[in-house]
Amino acid sequence: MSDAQKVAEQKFAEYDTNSNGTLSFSEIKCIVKELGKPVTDEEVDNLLTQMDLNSNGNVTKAEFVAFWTKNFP
Ligand SMILES: [Ca+2]
Ligand SMILES: [Ca+2]
Repeated sequence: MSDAQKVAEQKFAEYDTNSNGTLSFSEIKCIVKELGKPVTDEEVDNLLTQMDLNSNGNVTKAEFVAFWTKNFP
């Protein structure tokens, strides 16, 4: 496992505040805030769409790790 993957897994655990194994819209909103990006619902929605590879409305750890390692290698 690469360092980026380890960081991504730690971040996922940190952001999954209700520990249900997926990131919801509101949990992703917290990530966007932390990254210092504009926190409009549209921005969050764009990010969710990018992360949600199977388009089921939430982001699993695998989907998050894939997104994170691609954007923060
Ligand atoms: Ca969650
Ligand atoms: Ca998904």
